[in-house]
Amino acid sequence: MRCDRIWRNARLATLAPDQPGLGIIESGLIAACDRRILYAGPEAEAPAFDAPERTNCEERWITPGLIDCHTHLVYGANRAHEFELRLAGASYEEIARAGGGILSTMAATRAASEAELVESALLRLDALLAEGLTTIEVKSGYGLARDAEMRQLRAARQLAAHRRVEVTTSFLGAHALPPEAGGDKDAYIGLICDKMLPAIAEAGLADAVDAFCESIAFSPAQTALVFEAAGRLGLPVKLHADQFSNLHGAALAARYGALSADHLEYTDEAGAAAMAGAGTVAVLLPGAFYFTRETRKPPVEAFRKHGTRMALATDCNPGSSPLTSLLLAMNFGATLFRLTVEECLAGVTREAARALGRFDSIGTLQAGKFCDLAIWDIERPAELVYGMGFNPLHARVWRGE
Ligand code: DI6
Ligand code: FE
Repeated sequence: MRCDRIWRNARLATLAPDQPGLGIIESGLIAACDRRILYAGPEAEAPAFDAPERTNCEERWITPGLIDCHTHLVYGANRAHEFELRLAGASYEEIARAGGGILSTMAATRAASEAELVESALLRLDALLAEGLTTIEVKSGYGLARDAEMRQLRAARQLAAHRRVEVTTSFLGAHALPPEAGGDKDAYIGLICDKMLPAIAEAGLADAVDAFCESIAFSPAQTALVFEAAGRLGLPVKLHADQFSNLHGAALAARYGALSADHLEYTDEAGAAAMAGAGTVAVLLPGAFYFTRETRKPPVEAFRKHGTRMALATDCNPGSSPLTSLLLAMNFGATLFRLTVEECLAGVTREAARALGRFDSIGTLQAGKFCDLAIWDIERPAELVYGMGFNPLHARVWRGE
């Protein structure tokens, strides 16, 4: 059988949902044709492939390429100075209420050109790519006005022209209230629904719509208005939910059939159950938990009990999670939230794909999906979760190359 390339003599963690655990195949082979996986399975059962390129993996492990399903990768400047304030005792919420936080990044992002935003985001993207990332979600939310939000989303889309990676974008206009709104959150939400979102949808700049539902940000009722506007435009929704308090954001997200609800430290069991029922993925962000020195953990036991799917992501952002490592996110997930190795690996592959609504085409090693692979110099998959700062990536394959 003709194909473009094969990788043989490999150990596969396919993450196929119909297989137990990691879907391990010892002595595996992957064949790629036209950017997609033609075969992923035991070498002994593989058809005889006629491939111009053949790679002997020498028993290395292959996982699906890693997916970071929640980032704020594109922004101006950084917030190292606020980190110093926090070290001196200020809290994340205090800094935000005093006009720092998201609004200081908003000012720097508005002041940056699209090219500057691309350039600084590429540095962070490269750190993620070096660990086998093949798909990344990038949110807006630091422009907080139509043109600045559109520039941020265009910069995010531009990343895919500079690197071999898939970028999905989420419009997060409802991230914080910009100063020109004069304290009127309802009016700003109206602007999002009536002006910003339609223009962004029209320009094809957003694959999903996100909001920050929190006392320091927007109420459940305001969030619902954004979700309804997204629904009218046919865009799926996601939510920053229950990060610092329980506003029942998880249940709200489930009610709107959200792809995911993210953070979830303060989510209750009813919220976990509602998410499971709606197929809304719980995206856990242990980097933000760690960096803000949060002590309340997301209800992992309730997620397990109700069968809520769990993904893991970096939340890469300048304020609450300046993290550019999915490997470290997995280690944090295991150490801080007590996730298993299997949950961590599924969380940055299969479940992350679901959180982006992309499970049909990425996230597992299965025929028909895009051939996005990470090839690792490890003896066992647990090493990917166990290490802290060590990167065992041997090679990254995106769309078969
Ligand atoms: N929750 C977060 O952790 C980030 N955004 C959000 O809604 C923080 C963003 C920032 O501090 O810049
Ligand atoms: Fe976030």
